[in-house]
Amino acid sequence: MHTQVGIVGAGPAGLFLSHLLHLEGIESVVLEAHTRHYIEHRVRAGVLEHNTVELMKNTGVGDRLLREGLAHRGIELRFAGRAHRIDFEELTGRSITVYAQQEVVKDLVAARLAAGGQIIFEAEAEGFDSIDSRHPRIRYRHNGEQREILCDFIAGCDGFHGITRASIPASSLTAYERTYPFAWLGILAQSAPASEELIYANHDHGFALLSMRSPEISRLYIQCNPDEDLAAWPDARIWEELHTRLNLGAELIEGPVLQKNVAPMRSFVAEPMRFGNLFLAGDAAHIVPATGAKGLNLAVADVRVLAAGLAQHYRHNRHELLDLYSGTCLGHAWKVQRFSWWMTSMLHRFPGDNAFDHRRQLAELDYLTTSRAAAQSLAENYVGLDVSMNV
Ligand code: FAS
Ligand code: PHB
Repeated sequence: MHTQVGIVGAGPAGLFLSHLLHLEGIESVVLEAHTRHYIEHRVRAGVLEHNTVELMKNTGVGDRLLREGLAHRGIELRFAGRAHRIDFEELTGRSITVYAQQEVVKDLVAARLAAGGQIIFEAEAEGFDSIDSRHPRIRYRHNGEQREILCDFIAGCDGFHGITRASIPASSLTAYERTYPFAWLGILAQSAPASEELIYANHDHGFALLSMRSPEISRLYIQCNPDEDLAAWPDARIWEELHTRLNLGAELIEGPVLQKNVAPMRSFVAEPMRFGNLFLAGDAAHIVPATGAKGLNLAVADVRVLAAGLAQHYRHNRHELLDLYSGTCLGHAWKVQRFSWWMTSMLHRFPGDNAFDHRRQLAELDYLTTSRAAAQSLAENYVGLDVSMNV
């Protein structure tokens, strides 16, 4: 099979890239190891930055988002028995939208298939040939058969555990990593959210987050140990901890827990994000701790830059944007890494941290809630920084 851009992975990065390339008249094939049902029901992120929402609206895949997404103009911070709202709209003129990642995936799959796009499900990429040449190949397995795609470019959108990053010679790649001494125990619950906006809490027992998916479905997280055993967390114990850490009293309504998982907290960046005609995007190149709600948005920011570069290549046979892809995306990714690390450091209890560390955290939160400049910095990072395409 031959195509212009071979895309490995049908997560937000791969699907959005295929969609943007389609709008530029560029052909692509998306290979996805899992079934359509699996990727359309996988619970992950829930917050869309201003720019992600604008991109979905402006590229014709935003109708359901506008109908069903929950626009939020701020968040609340809770610490030391106090609650304080950060007003994004007032501080930046921008807002965020709560709309589940699997809904974004559903909308993009539907749009691609409706436009005659090629997404091959249950097709696992197994290896690549001549990725540093002008005609790389993807070897993949589908229906028990070994198959190949010959393409001009490969987009590695296969997530952190994918094979594209691993196919780049170690001598050509530098990895920067920081793991955190805690994880998030997350639940999806059939209960009306206790708040209109997200609540981030710093508590002696550890971090907690109140988020939602709809007026009927809450998404809640508590800080736990990286190797936490879910069996030790019956629903009643989770609700008890949420009551303690969020301190919302009767407003926090309990309900049946629909889904429960423990997600690790990690910061990771691979440099460069390009090797020959293989381009890494999204979690394949970088991972951020979820405290800044950036994972999905960073993936979309990457493929927006990549699509512009590929469009310049096919339309004008020029390569400036592609040559700047890695630098442009890494510049943005590191700013997002900084913000996500900062939110994580300010809101979690670190094992072994002493009373000084905790008082310093509280002073940071106190400064945030008494300085307009500090609150504005949080707000502009949370609603999303613009990517500078510095050509
Ligand atoms: P994805 O990982 O989304 O997509 C990669 C795709 O590639 C997958 O569908 C995979 O099946 C496919 N693939 C892998 N190897 C393949 C191969 N060899 N051949 C073919 N296909 C292959 N972010 C938040 O902001 N908030 C959250 O609450 C949050 N929760 C998360 C929970 C979990 C468990 C994880 C892993 C991430 C979470 N994130 C969260 C971050 C998340 O949103 C990611 O940043 C986002 O999914 C990144 O999108 P992609 O880069 O497209 O990668
Ligand atoms: C979520 O809704 O899943 C969510 C929201 C904010 C975060 C992380 C996750 O920081």
